[in-house]
Amino acid sequence: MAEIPAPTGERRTGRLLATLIVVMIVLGGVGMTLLARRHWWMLPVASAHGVDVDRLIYTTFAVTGIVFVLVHLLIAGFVWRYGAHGTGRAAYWHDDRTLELTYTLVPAAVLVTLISMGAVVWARVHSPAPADATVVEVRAEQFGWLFRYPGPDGIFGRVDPALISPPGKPGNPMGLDPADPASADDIVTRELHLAVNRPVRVRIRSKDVIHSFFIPAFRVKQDAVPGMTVEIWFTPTQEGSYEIACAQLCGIGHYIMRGKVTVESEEAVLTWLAQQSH
Ligand SMILES: [Cu+2]
Repeated sequence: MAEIPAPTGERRTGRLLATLIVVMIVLGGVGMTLLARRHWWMLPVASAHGVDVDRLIYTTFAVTGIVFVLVHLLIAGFVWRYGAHGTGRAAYWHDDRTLELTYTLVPAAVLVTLISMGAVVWARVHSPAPADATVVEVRAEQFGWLFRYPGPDGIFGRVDPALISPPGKPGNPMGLDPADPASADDIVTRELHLAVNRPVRVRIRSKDVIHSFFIPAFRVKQDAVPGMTVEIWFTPTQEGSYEIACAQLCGIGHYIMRGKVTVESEEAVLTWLAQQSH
């Protein structure tokens, strides 16, 4: 065991800096924990997939948090132990197989585990929807949301962008084609109503630019791309009213692009649908 030299001026500076690093970790940790308890932005989860997504986020937070603290304690330890005035030569050796394998394989194992957990959740979220899922169409536009239910026939009728009525004018905001009989019973609304505990397939389209269909409480986020119909499915599990936001900067009115989704009983959804004008 090497003799530890008595503290010189440089070593005192090293110890001061090391103490400062530990104090900053403790103050930062306590401060952020208190702040997060007051301003935690994760809404209570209200969908089946959301539980998996949250578990993944919290696991990632825990693992990266532990690594962050360990790395900084290690830095503090080195600053404490090896404070010097910079005139001496640093020790050098070409390689150390045990050390290199440790600092390569341990992070690799941790990252592969986290990524595999993410891949499992991703596969579950993007798996085919259950057969009993209902279908709703969402159309994003500058700056709002439009929803379409297929009506009793269960078929979405043809739409044509040329038939969309001008902004601010009622009539045909979705551009339904009256020549297609399947369009006749389609129900177009400005609000989304979904049945609780019933899987729903959402077909997402855009009229103009790229938007993103985001329901924070469901942990659902999917881009709406012009010229494409992108499908995603989820299962709301809590009755209530939730915000739909646009998560893709889409123009000057992006910030007002809010929508509302109401989750209620199957009967309540049917009653509400019956009240909507065709
Ligand atoms: Cu938008």
